[in-house]
Amino acid sequence: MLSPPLTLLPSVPAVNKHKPWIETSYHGVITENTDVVLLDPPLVALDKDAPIPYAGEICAFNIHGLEAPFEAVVLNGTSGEGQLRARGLVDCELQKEYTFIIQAHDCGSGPGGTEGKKSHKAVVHIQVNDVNEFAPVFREPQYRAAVTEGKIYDSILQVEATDQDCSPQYSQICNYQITTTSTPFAIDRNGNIRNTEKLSYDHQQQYEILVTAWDCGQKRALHSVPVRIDVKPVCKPGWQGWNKRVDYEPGTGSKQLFPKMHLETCGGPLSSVRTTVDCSCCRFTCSIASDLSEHAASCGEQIIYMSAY
Ligand SMILES: [Ca+2]
Ligand SMILES: [Ca+2]
Ligand SMILES: [Ca+2]
Repeated sequence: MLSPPLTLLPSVPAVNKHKPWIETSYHGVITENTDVVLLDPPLVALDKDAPIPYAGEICAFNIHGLEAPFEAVVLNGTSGEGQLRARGLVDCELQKEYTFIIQAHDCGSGPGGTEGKKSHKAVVHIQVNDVNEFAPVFREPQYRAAVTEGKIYDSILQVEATDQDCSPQYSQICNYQITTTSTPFAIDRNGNIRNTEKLSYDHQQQYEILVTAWDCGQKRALHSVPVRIDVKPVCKPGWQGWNKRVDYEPGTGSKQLFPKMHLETCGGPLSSVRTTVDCSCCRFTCSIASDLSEHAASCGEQIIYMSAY
């Protein structure tokens, strides 16, 4: 028996009456270097033509905004569920926020998507969360300062580290620390270094300490910075730059005793200096009354010269 011939039903044009519906705005959060955006509310498009195939199904979410490195994919065309993803790596240090437009498309009246309808345009605002990728780095490769002995300073110098992360939590410096042990110095949260006791030039003329820094996410600087502190002696008026012993051979004429000698006045008024030279070799003690320019003294038969520069 012959089966009845297959007859094609006259194609009833499917009707796409309704355009899809989505929320008017979405807020998204993405952690930098990942690709999944957490959207609030979730991305779902509804179409009142459901459950009619095509007309009631969601075929695409389109993003308007050429610079936005995001794409929206349809996870389930029937339910209208979608997901927003980054097209490439999102870097918080380059851009912290994105705003663009999203629109849902249904599948039209049949295969091929003709007579498709679009939802209204919704605004998507995305915030990029920071990851603590960068460690603090000191602005200078080394620091140097000088102090005068015998004084306590509130701040001898200030060191400063910076951090390239994009959020305050991961980029601000929360702590500095001197890593060198047993030093007479301390550092505060702002990088100010002070001395904790009076320093003595005779005891130590120079200190070298190492300082490190932490960001507020507890990431430590990769490299500590050296800080050199010179101790300067308190200025004492008098002759400077002379040697304690000068050998002189009798009969060799005059000899300049202290060619590098100079008079330290410490910036104060000083009209004359009483200088005593003990010529122990020749068992003479001679005194010099200085007029601050040319100095000559008679030591027995020898004449010695001193000059103030
Ligand atoms: Ca529709
Ligand atoms: Ca950091
Ligand atoms: Ca970061």
